[in-house]
Amino acid sequence: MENKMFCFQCEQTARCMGCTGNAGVCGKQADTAGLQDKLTGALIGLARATEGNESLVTPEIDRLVLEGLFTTVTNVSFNNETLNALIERVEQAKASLIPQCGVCESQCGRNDDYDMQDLWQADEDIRSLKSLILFGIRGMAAYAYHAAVLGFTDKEVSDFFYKALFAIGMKDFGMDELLPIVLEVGAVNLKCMALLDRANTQTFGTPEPTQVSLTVEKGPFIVISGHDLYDLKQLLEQTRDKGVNVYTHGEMLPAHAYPELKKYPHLKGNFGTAWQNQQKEFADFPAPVLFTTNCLMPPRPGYADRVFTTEVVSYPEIRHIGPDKDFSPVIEKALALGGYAEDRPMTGINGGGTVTTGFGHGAVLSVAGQVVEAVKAGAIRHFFLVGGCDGAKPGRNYYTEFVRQTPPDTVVLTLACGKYRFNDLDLGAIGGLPRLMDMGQCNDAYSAIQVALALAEAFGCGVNDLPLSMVLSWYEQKAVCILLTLLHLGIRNILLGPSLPAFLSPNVLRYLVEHYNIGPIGTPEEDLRKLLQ
Ligand code: SF4
Ligand code: SF3
Repeated sequence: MENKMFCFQCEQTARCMGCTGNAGVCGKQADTAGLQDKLTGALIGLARATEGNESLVTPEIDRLVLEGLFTTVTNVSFNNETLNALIERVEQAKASLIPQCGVCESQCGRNDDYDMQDLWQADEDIRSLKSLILFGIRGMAAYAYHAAVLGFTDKEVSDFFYKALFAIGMKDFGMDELLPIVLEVGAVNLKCMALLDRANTQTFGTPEPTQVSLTVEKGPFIVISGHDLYDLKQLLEQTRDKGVNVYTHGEMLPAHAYPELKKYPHLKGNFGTAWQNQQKEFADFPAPVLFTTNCLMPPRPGYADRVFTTEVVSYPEIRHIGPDKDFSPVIEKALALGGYAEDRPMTGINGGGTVTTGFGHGAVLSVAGQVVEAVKAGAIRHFFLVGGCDGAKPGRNYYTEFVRQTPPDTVVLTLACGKYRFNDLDLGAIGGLPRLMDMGQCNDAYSAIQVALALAEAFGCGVNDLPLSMVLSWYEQKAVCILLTLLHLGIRNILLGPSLPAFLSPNVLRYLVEHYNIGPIGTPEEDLRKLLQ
């Protein structure tokens, strides 16, 4: 069969090798995949055009690069129309950097767009390293984008996107040139996550441990999904005193912990579980859903008229809220649908009726002394960071079982949407500290890193010498940049699941195993036994 598309950027890629043919497993059609390639090629062309023209690069162009990369993250955009418009804007930005090229008679090709087929058909190790760079900066762009929305930018972070894009387009770059850039993605992403952490905490306050109800109260309501806290804030303002309640979904759950968001009494609770359950969970409820970022699945006809998108999320025929952030159509929909007639108690996947969030580095480090004492006294034997993305593979109940089986003298830190596998479990407490602590969204991996570094300092050892194990789950490209950050910090022995990325060639995987001892998850029993040895 003719390969109409090629994409292998996420964990659910077909046959663990790559999505080809007419559509990807996520529902992305071949023509959309082609436009995403074209957009990426145009961004590489733009990066090429910045060389020697750095002084002409404006903050608007920096922002456009973030938008272009974020748009190609899995489950963000399925819309050819918006992709074409974005490609056009990238071409215009490039032309603004090199006006002389438009009239040049002897086309040198120096600033041409890149043909992504050259990447997909490259030698497998080169393709693997360039994919790590590309998918890593796609994930990082999402974080930089959220920070920029709140008015926070960092020149070093913005500039790096051009360097990385440029490298992807370099024909003669080999292992020696590409490997350092792969690790640099991790280093710059640490700065980027720190930037977003500053943006979030300076705008919305320091997260506080907060219990979140899973019951949906009677009356009109809106469900808001994704990672964008700014959108949630606007929605809370616009629904104030309108008799419309707001419920978080997926990665929006940690919003409940921010003082400037939790102060709204109509931010009531959390609806549903992780992204892969949305087609089931959204099928039958009397309210609209607003997607601010990934993960959007193709909306089923039964509820498509209740779905709204904003920012870079886009799907054909689905109503989009533009930059004016006028959420009136969403609010009107909520009022028209009316919500439930009675309070509807719901549960997490293990039957729990509430979840707790808000254990960012601010909260955890405020009790650092207590934690250190508990370790010294032997009350806490081990920490596990069980975090990352959720997904549809049946093997992902590994994470539920792993957490359930952690011994009572251990603490589980978690983050991102993978936590829905276990965040409604009651694991009890150790000396007043809950055994299960949700640190926030995937970008709050920054919090986990801060806590690990602080513990290492308190014990006068390296992070790898701490009684701390990382058991991670991945799905999309934000997980790639976080993984690269952990590798940049020299963290060893990470267990990764549910399967290893298809874009790791055998040689690149061998390198990661040799240098970082990264490995696949096994069974919960066996992994726990090994990690606690
Ligand atoms: Fe396939 Fe994932 Fe790419 Fe979608 S994003 S086409 S599922 S590899
Ligand atoms: Fe989840 Fe999509 Fe990755 Fe931010 S929302 S972690 S999968």
